Amino acid sequence: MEVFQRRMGAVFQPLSETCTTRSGEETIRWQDPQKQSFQEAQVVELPIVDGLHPRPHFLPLAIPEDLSERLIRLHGDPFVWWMGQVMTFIMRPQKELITELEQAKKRLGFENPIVGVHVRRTDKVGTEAAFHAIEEYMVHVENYYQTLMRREEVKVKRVYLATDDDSLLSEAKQLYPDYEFISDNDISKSASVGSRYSEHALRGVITDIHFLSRCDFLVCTFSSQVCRVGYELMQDLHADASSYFHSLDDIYYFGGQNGHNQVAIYPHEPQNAEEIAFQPGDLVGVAGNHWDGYSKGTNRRVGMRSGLYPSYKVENKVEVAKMPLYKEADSYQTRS
Ligand SMILES: Nc1nc2c(ncn2[C@@H]2O[C@H](COP(=O)(O)OP(=O)(O)O)[C@@H](O)[C@H]2O)c(=O)[nH]1
Ligand SMILES: [Mg+2]
Repeated sequence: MEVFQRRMGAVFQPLSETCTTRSGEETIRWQDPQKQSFQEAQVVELPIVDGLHPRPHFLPLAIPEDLSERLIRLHGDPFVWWMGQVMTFIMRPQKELITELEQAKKRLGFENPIVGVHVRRTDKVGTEAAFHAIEEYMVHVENYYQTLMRREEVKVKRVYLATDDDSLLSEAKQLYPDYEFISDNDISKSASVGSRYSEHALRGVITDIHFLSRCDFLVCTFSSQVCRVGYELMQDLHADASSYFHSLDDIYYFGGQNGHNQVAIYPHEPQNAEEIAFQPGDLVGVAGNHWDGYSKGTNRRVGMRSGLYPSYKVENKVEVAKMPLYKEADSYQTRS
Protein backbone atom coordinates (compact mmCIF):
# COMPACT_ATOMS: atom_id res chain seq x y z
CA MET A 1 0.00 0.00 0.00
CA GLU A 2 2.72 2.49 0.99
CA VAL A 3 4.79 1.59 -2.07
CA PHE A 4 1.70 2.13 -4.19
CA GLN A 5 1.04 5.56 -2.64
CA ARG A 6 4.67 6.65 -3.06
CA ARG A 7 4.74 5.56 -6.71
CA MET A 8 1.45 7.24 -7.54
CA GLY A 9 2.61 10.39 -5.71
CA ALA A 10 5.72 10.45 -7.88
CA VAL A 11 3.65 10.69 -11.07
CA PHE A 12 0.27 12.19 -10.15
CA GLN A 13 -0.62 15.20 -8.04
CA PRO A 14 -2.20 14.31 -4.69
CA LEU A 15 -6.01 13.97 -4.64
CA SER A 16 -6.09 16.55 -1.86
CA GLU A 17 -3.56 19.01 -0.48
CA THR A 18 -5.04 18.89 3.01
CA CYS A 19 -6.25 15.32 3.45
CA THR A 20 -3.03 13.40 3.00
CA THR A 21 -3.06 10.61 5.56
CA ARG A 22 -5.18 7.51 5.92
CA SER A 23 -4.99 7.45 9.69
CA GLY A 24 -7.57 9.19 11.83
CA GLU A 25 -9.30 9.12 15.17
CA GLU A 26 -12.22 7.10 13.87
CA THR A 27 -11.44 4.71 11.06
CA ILE A 28 -14.33 2.61 9.87
CA ARG A 29 -15.10 0.30 7.01
CA TRP A 30 -17.57 1.36 4.33
CA GLN A 31 -21.15 1.12 5.64
CA ASP A 32 -24.55 2.74 5.20
CA PRO A 33 -23.72 6.47 4.94
CA GLN A 34 -26.89 7.32 6.82
CA LYS A 35 -25.51 5.75 10.01
CA GLN A 36 -24.17 8.16 12.57
CA SER A 37 -20.90 6.21 12.87
CA PHE A 38 -20.27 6.86 9.17
CA GLN A 39 -21.02 10.53 9.47
CA GLU A 40 -18.68 10.96 12.43
CA ALA A 41 -15.79 8.90 11.08
CA GLN A 42 -12.69 10.72 9.88
CA VAL A 43 -11.49 7.89 7.66
CA VAL A 44 -13.60 5.41 5.70
CA GLU A 45 -11.82 2.39 4.29
CA LEU A 46 -13.13 1.19 0.97
CA PRO A 47 -12.83 -2.38 -0.29
CA ILE A 48 -12.39 -2.95 -4.03
CA VAL A 49 -15.53 -1.79 -5.77
CA ASP A 50 -16.88 -5.32 -6.36
CA GLY A 51 -16.95 -5.90 -2.60
CA LEU A 52 -18.64 -2.61 -1.69
CA HIS A 53 -21.77 -3.18 0.40
CA PRO A 54 -24.31 -1.62 0.77
CA ARG A 55 -24.12 -0.43 -2.86
CA PRO A 56 -24.81 3.29 -3.18
CA HIS A 57 -26.76 4.59 -6.17
CA PHE A 58 -23.91 6.84 -7.18
CA LEU A 59 -21.66 3.94 -8.20
CA PRO A 60 -20.93 3.57 -11.93
CA LEU A 61 -22.72 3.79 -14.31
CA ALA A 62 -24.50 6.71 -12.64
CA ILE A 63 -23.96 10.35 -13.45
CA PRO A 64 -24.51 13.31 -11.07
CA GLU A 65 -28.07 14.55 -11.03
CA ASP A 66 -27.13 18.23 -11.19
CA LEU A 67 -25.34 17.75 -14.54
CA SER A 68 -27.63 15.08 -15.93
CA GLU A 69 -30.04 17.11 -18.01
CA ARG A 70 -27.36 18.93 -19.99
CA LEU A 71 -25.11 15.89 -20.23
CA ILE A 72 -27.84 13.65 -21.62
CA ARG A 73 -28.67 16.32 -24.18
CA LEU A 74 -25.07 16.90 -25.27
CA HIS A 75 -23.19 13.61 -24.99
CA GLY A 76 -23.68 10.19 -26.56
CA ASP A 77 -22.52 8.33 -23.44
CA PRO A 78 -22.86 10.63 -20.42
CA PHE A 79 -21.27 8.21 -17.95
CA VAL A 80 -18.09 7.97 -20.02
CA TRP A 81 -17.81 11.76 -20.03
CA TRP A 82 -18.33 11.84 -16.27
CA MET A 83 -15.71 9.14 -15.65
CA GLY A 84 -13.43 11.05 -18.03
CA GLN A 85 -13.70 14.06 -15.72
CA VAL A 86 -12.98 11.94 -12.65
CA MET A 87 -9.99 10.21 -14.28
CA THR A 88 -8.60 13.46 -15.67
CA PHE A 89 -8.66 14.81 -12.11
CA ILE A 90 -7.13 11.71 -10.50
CA MET A 91 -4.39 11.57 -13.13
CA ARG A 92 -3.30 15.24 -12.99
CA PRO A 93 0.40 14.80 -13.78
CA GLN A 94 3.29 16.06 -11.66
CA LYS A 95 5.60 18.57 -13.40
CA GLU A 96 8.20 15.92 -14.12
CA LEU A 97 5.66 13.68 -15.83
CA ILE A 98 4.43 16.59 -17.97
CA THR A 99 8.01 17.13 -19.18
CA GLU A 100 8.43 13.41 -19.83
CA LEU A 101 5.22 13.26 -21.88
CA GLU A 102 6.23 16.32 -23.89
CA GLN A 103 9.62 14.77 -24.61
CA ALA A 104 8.02 11.46 -25.59
CA LYS A 105 5.72 13.30 -27.99
CA LYS A 106 8.72 14.82 -29.81
CA ARG A 107 10.85 11.68 -29.67
CA LEU A 108 8.09 9.43 -31.05
CA GLY A 109 6.77 12.02 -33.52
CA PHE A 110 3.19 11.83 -32.21
CA GLU A 111 0.96 13.96 -34.48
CA ASN A 112 -2.74 14.04 -35.41
CA PRO A 113 -4.51 12.67 -37.30
CA ILE A 114 -3.64 9.37 -35.70
CA VAL A 115 -5.54 6.21 -34.76
CA GLY A 116 -4.75 4.55 -31.44
CA VAL A 117 -4.52 0.77 -31.48
CA HIS A 118 -4.26 -1.07 -28.17
CA VAL A 119 -3.43 -4.77 -28.38
CA ARG A 120 -3.66 -6.57 -25.05
CA ARG A 121 -1.85 -9.89 -25.01
CA THR A 122 0.36 -11.79 -22.48
CA ASP A 123 -1.55 -12.81 -19.31
CA LYS A 124 -4.94 -11.62 -20.66
CA VAL A 125 -5.16 -13.95 -23.66
CA GLY A 126 -7.10 -17.13 -22.98
CA THR A 127 -7.94 -16.06 -19.41
CA GLU A 128 -10.01 -12.86 -19.60
CA ALA A 129 -10.08 -12.23 -23.37
CA ALA A 130 -9.52 -13.94 -26.71
CA PHE A 131 -6.52 -13.46 -28.99
CA HIS A 132 -7.00 -10.99 -31.84
CA ALA A 133 -4.51 -10.75 -34.70
CA ILE A 134 -3.29 -7.30 -35.76
CA GLU A 135 -5.25 -7.70 -39.02
CA GLU A 136 -8.54 -7.57 -37.08
CA TYR A 137 -7.63 -4.17 -35.65
CA MET A 138 -6.24 -2.77 -38.91
CA VAL A 139 -9.53 -3.30 -40.79
CA HIS A 140 -11.07 -0.63 -38.58
CA VAL A 141 -8.03 1.64 -38.81
CA GLU A 142 -8.25 1.49 -42.61
CA ASN A 143 -12.01 2.22 -42.46
CA TYR A 144 -11.31 5.26 -40.33
CA TYR A 145 -8.75 6.62 -42.82
CA GLN A 146 -10.94 5.84 -45.86
CA THR A 147 -13.71 7.95 -44.32
CA LEU A 148 -11.32 10.73 -43.31
CA MET A 149 -9.77 10.84 -46.81
CA ARG A 150 -13.16 11.66 -48.30
CA ARG A 151 -13.13 14.86 -46.24
CA GLU A 152 -9.49 15.88 -46.22
CA GLU A 153 -6.09 15.03 -47.62
CA VAL A 154 -4.21 12.54 -45.46
CA LYS A 155 -0.47 12.49 -46.14
CA VAL A 156 0.52 9.90 -43.56
CA LYS A 157 -1.68 7.16 -42.12
CA ARG A 158 -0.39 7.15 -38.55
CA VAL A 159 -1.11 4.54 -35.89
CA TYR A 160 -0.17 4.84 -32.23
CA LEU A 161 0.46 1.25 -31.18
CA ALA A 162 0.24 0.46 -27.46
CA THR A 163 0.76 -3.15 -26.48
CA ASP A 164 2.22 -5.45 -23.87
CA ASP A 165 3.44 -7.76 -26.67
CA ASP A 166 6.92 -6.54 -27.65
CA SER A 167 7.03 -8.62 -30.84
CA LEU A 168 3.98 -6.90 -32.37
CA LEU A 169 5.55 -3.64 -33.56
CA SER A 170 7.91 -5.31 -36.04
CA GLU A 171 5.12 -7.61 -37.25
CA ALA A 172 2.80 -4.64 -37.82
CA LYS A 173 5.48 -2.64 -39.67
CA GLN A 174 6.18 -5.59 -41.93
CA LEU A 175 2.51 -6.30 -42.71
CA TYR A 176 1.48 -2.65 -43.18
CA PRO A 177 4.34 -0.76 -44.91
CA ASP A 178 1.93 2.02 -45.99
CA TYR A 179 1.31 2.99 -42.35
CA GLU A 180 3.52 4.86 -39.94
CA PHE A 181 3.57 3.12 -36.56
CA ILE A 182 4.33 5.36 -33.60
CA SER A 183 5.25 3.13 -30.68
CA ASP A 184 7.87 2.75 -27.99
CA ASN A 185 9.07 -0.84 -28.07
CA ASP A 186 10.90 -0.41 -24.74
CA ILE A 187 7.56 0.42 -23.10
CA SER A 188 6.07 -2.81 -24.50
CA LYS A 189 9.08 -4.73 -23.17
CA SER A 190 8.61 -3.20 -19.72
CA ALA A 191 4.93 -4.27 -19.80
CA SER A 192 5.84 -7.96 -19.70
CA VAL A 193 4.33 -9.85 -16.78
CA GLY A 194 7.69 -10.08 -15.00
CA SER A 195 8.49 -6.36 -14.98
CA ARG A 196 5.20 -4.47 -15.18
CA TYR A 197 5.13 -3.64 -11.45
CA SER A 198 8.31 -1.55 -11.62
CA GLU A 199 8.18 2.25 -11.52
CA HIS A 200 9.65 2.33 -15.02
CA ALA A 201 6.76 0.19 -16.34
CA LEU A 202 4.24 2.39 -14.50
CA ARG A 203 5.54 5.42 -16.41
CA GLY A 204 5.33 3.34 -19.57
CA VAL A 205 1.66 2.42 -19.19
CA ILE A 206 0.81 6.01 -18.21
CA THR A 207 2.56 7.19 -21.39
CA ASP A 208 0.65 4.68 -23.52
CA ILE A 209 -2.71 5.62 -21.97
CA HIS A 210 -1.91 9.33 -22.37
CA PHE A 211 -1.21 8.97 -26.09
CA LEU A 212 -4.19 6.66 -26.68
CA SER A 213 -6.40 9.38 -25.18
CA ARG A 214 -4.89 11.95 -27.58
CA CYS A 215 -5.70 9.86 -30.66
CA ASP A 216 -8.59 10.72 -32.98
CA PHE A 217 -10.03 7.22 -32.86
CA LEU A 218 -9.36 4.05 -30.83
CA VAL A 219 -9.36 0.45 -32.01
CA CYS A 220 -8.97 -1.98 -29.13
CA THR A 221 -10.64 -4.54 -26.88
CA PHE A 222 -12.76 -2.91 -24.20
CA SER A 223 -12.17 -6.03 -22.10
CA SER A 224 -8.91 -4.24 -21.25
CA GLN A 225 -8.90 -1.56 -18.60
CA VAL A 226 -5.99 0.12 -20.38
CA CYS A 227 -8.06 1.04 -23.43
CA ARG A 228 -11.15 1.93 -21.39
CA VAL A 229 -9.12 4.50 -19.42
CA GLY A 230 -7.76 5.93 -22.69
CA TYR A 231 -11.33 6.24 -23.96
CA GLU A 232 -12.48 7.90 -20.73
CA LEU A 233 -9.65 10.47 -20.78
CA MET A 234 -10.36 11.15 -24.47
CA GLN A 235 -13.79 12.55 -23.52
CA ASP A 236 -12.15 15.52 -21.80
CA LEU A 237 -10.66 16.70 -25.10
CA HIS A 238 -13.75 16.72 -27.34
CA ALA A 239 -17.36 17.86 -27.07
CA ASP A 240 -18.59 14.30 -27.64
CA ALA A 241 -16.07 11.54 -28.37
CA SER A 242 -18.46 8.76 -27.38
CA SER A 243 -18.32 7.22 -30.87
CA TYR A 244 -14.57 7.56 -31.45
CA PHE A 245 -13.79 3.89 -30.88
CA HIS A 246 -14.20 0.38 -32.19
CA SER A 247 -14.00 -2.43 -29.64
CA LEU A 248 -13.31 -5.93 -30.90
CA ASP A 249 -14.96 -7.48 -27.88
CA ASP A 250 -16.83 -5.94 -24.93
CA ILE A 251 -19.00 -2.87 -24.78
CA TYR A 252 -17.72 -0.15 -22.47
CA TYR A 253 -18.04 -0.97 -18.78
CA PHE A 254 -16.63 0.11 -15.45
CA GLY A 255 -15.25 -2.80 -13.41
CA GLY A 256 -17.60 -3.46 -10.48
CA GLN A 257 -20.38 -1.31 -11.91
CA ASN A 258 -24.02 -1.62 -10.91
CA GLY A 259 -26.08 -3.24 -13.67
CA HIS A 260 -26.08 -1.79 -17.18
CA ASN A 261 -29.62 -1.38 -18.50
CA GLN A 262 -31.08 -0.34 -21.81
CA VAL A 263 -34.64 0.68 -22.65
CA ALA A 264 -36.49 -0.80 -25.62
CA ILE A 265 -37.60 1.88 -28.07
CA TYR A 266 -39.14 -0.51 -30.65
CA PRO A 267 -40.97 -3.80 -30.06
CA HIS A 268 -39.13 -7.01 -30.92
CA GLU A 269 -40.62 -10.38 -31.89
CA PRO A 270 -38.07 -13.22 -31.76
CA GLN A 271 -37.16 -14.53 -35.24
CA ASN A 272 -35.68 -17.74 -33.82
CA ALA A 273 -35.08 -19.57 -30.54
CA GLU A 274 -31.93 -17.57 -29.82
CA GLU A 275 -33.75 -14.23 -29.62
CA ILE A 276 -35.77 -12.54 -26.87
CA ALA A 277 -38.94 -10.45 -27.07
CA PHE A 278 -39.61 -6.99 -25.69
CA GLN A 279 -42.05 -4.10 -25.85
CA PRO A 280 -41.17 -0.40 -25.96
CA GLY A 281 -40.31 0.73 -22.45
CA ASP A 282 -39.07 -2.68 -21.28
CA LEU A 283 -35.79 -2.66 -19.38
CA VAL A 284 -33.11 -4.84 -20.97
CA GLY A 285 -30.00 -5.81 -18.99
CA VAL A 286 -27.26 -5.83 -21.63
CA ALA A 287 -24.46 -8.39 -21.47
CA GLY A 288 -22.67 -7.59 -24.71
CA ASN A 289 -22.79 -6.45 -28.30
CA HIS A 290 -21.95 -8.91 -31.05
CA TRP A 291 -21.11 -5.98 -33.37
CA ASP A 292 -23.12 -7.59 -36.18
CA GLY A 293 -26.33 -5.69 -35.49
CA TYR A 294 -27.26 -7.84 -32.49
CA SER A 295 -26.73 -7.52 -28.76
CA LYS A 296 -27.28 -10.07 -26.03
CA GLY A 297 -29.19 -9.46 -22.84
CA THR A 298 -32.16 -10.13 -20.59
CA ASN A 299 -35.62 -8.58 -20.60
CA ARG A 300 -35.87 -7.62 -16.94
CA ARG A 301 -39.67 -7.42 -17.05
CA VAL A 302 -40.04 -11.02 -18.22
CA GLY A 303 -37.33 -12.93 -16.41
CA MET A 304 -33.86 -14.34 -16.50
CA ARG A 305 -33.52 -15.86 -19.98
CA SER A 306 -30.86 -14.07 -21.98
CA GLY A 307 -30.90 -13.91 -25.74
CA LEU A 308 -30.18 -11.87 -28.84
CA TYR A 309 -31.99 -8.73 -30.04
CA PRO A 310 -31.32 -6.05 -32.65
CA SER A 311 -29.11 -3.40 -31.03
CA TYR A 312 -30.92 -0.51 -32.75
CA LYS A 313 -34.17 -1.36 -30.96
CA VAL A 314 -32.87 -0.19 -27.58
CA GLU A 315 -31.11 2.83 -26.17
CA ASN A 316 -28.94 3.22 -23.09
CA LYS A 317 -30.71 3.99 -19.85
CA VAL A 318 -28.70 6.71 -18.16
CA GLU A 319 -28.63 6.23 -14.38
CA VAL A 320 -28.85 9.47 -12.44
CA ALA A 321 -27.87 9.78 -8.78
CA LYS A 322 -27.46 12.50 -6.22
CA MET A 323 -23.74 13.03 -5.64
CA PRO A 324 -23.78 15.53 -2.79
CA LEU A 325 -20.80 17.01 -0.99
CA TYR A 326 -19.74 15.27 2.19
CA LYS A 327 -21.71 17.68 4.42
CA GLU A 328 -24.89 16.57 2.71
CA ALA A 329 -24.00 12.90 3.07
CA ASP A 330 -27.21 12.13 4.93
CA SER A 331 -28.99 12.43 1.62
CA TYR A 332 -26.90 9.62 0.13
CA GLN A 333 -29.12 6.78 -0.93
CA THR A 334 -28.11 3.17 -0.79
CA ARG A 335 -29.54 -0.06 -2.02
CA SER A 336 -28.72 -3.49 -0.68
N1 LIG B 1 2.81 -0.01 -21.28
C1 LIG B 1 1.76 -0.80 -21.50
N2 LIG B 1 1.40 -1.66 -20.56
C2 LIG B 1 0.33 -2.46 -20.80
C3 LIG B 1 -0.39 -2.38 -22.02
N3 LIG B 1 -1.40 -3.27 -21.96
C4 LIG B 1 -1.32 -3.88 -20.76
N4 LIG B 1 -0.27 -3.38 -20.05
C5 LIG B 1 0.15 -3.84 -18.70
O1 LIG B 1 -0.83 -4.72 -18.23
C6 LIG B 1 -1.49 -4.18 -17.07
C7 LIG B 1 -2.97 -4.51 -17.18
O2 LIG B 1 -3.66 -3.82 -16.23
P1 LIG B 1 -5.17 -4.05 -15.86
O3 LIG B 1 -5.62 -2.83 -15.16
O4 LIG B 1 -5.30 -5.37 -15.18
O5 LIG B 1 -5.91 -4.06 -17.28
P2 LIG B 1 -6.42 -5.27 -18.15
O6 LIG B 1 -5.92 -6.57 -17.56
O7 LIG B 1 -5.87 -5.02 -19.53
O8 LIG B 1 -7.91 -5.13 -18.11
C8 LIG B 1 -1.17 -2.71 -17.10
O9 LIG B 1 -1.19 -2.13 -15.82
C9 LIG B 1 0.21 -2.70 -17.71
O10 LIG B 1 1.17 -3.05 -16.73
C10 LIG B 1 0.04 -1.44 -23.00
O11 LIG B 1 -0.50 -1.30 -24.08
N5 LIG B 1 1.12 -0.69 -22.69
MG1 LIG C 1 -5.99 -7.19 -15.52
